[in-house]
Amino acid sequence: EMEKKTFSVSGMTCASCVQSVEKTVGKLDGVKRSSVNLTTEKLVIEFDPSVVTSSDIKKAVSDVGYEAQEDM
Ligand code: 9UX
Repeated sequence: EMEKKTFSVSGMTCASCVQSVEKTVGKLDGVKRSSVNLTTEKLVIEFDPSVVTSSDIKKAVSDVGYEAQEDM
């Protein structure tokens, strides 16, 4: 079943950054929902943990030039 996780993302300064992170993460297999709030610098995802991991998410965010850290 689906799990929900929040990540703090650093480096985003504009609406294009937001689009880029949301789209990149949203395209990963197993990710059902990907939503970024620029003001809070949070990324919320709904995902299937048997398909995609936190580490995959962080890698995808890093590949587009930002840094994601999982909130505890
Ligand atoms: Mo535009 Mo946002 O180059 O980093 S995408 S500021």
